Amino acid sequence: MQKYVMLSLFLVAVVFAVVFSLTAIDGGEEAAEEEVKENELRIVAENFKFDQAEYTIEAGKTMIISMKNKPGGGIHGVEIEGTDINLQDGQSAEYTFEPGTYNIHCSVMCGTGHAEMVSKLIVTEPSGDAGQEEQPADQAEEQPAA
Ligand SMILES: [Cu+2]
Repeated sequence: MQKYVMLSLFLVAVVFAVVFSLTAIDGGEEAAEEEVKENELRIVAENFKFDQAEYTIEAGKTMIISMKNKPGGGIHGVEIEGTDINLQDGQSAEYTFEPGTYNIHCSVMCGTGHAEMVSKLIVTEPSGDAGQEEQPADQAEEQPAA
């Protein structure tokens, strides 16, 4: 019988260890949040400009568009015209762009330089390995109803 008591104590210890290590991993993920992913376009805003006058990405890839305010640089937003993307600090959105040039502007009334806070997103034709993206447009509708 004593064996079972010991086993229970051991299991409790294991559960605690797992919980603590998960907490540690959570903290690690928060720290790693600053890292920009391979398919991510990070736009950083400050009074009264974006970190690039134009951003270039490739069409046909699912991109993560993310937005950050530079610390001490005021509060801004990123709106990409022609899409439904309108991001505040720390937000991100997934989007697959068509080739073309999109206007970016600040979406938060941030002050005297607000109207100057513009940039461009240049989306180039997909290069090389675009073949796998070429699927019939009506494919989604062919899925059997659940
Ligand atoms: Cu603004």
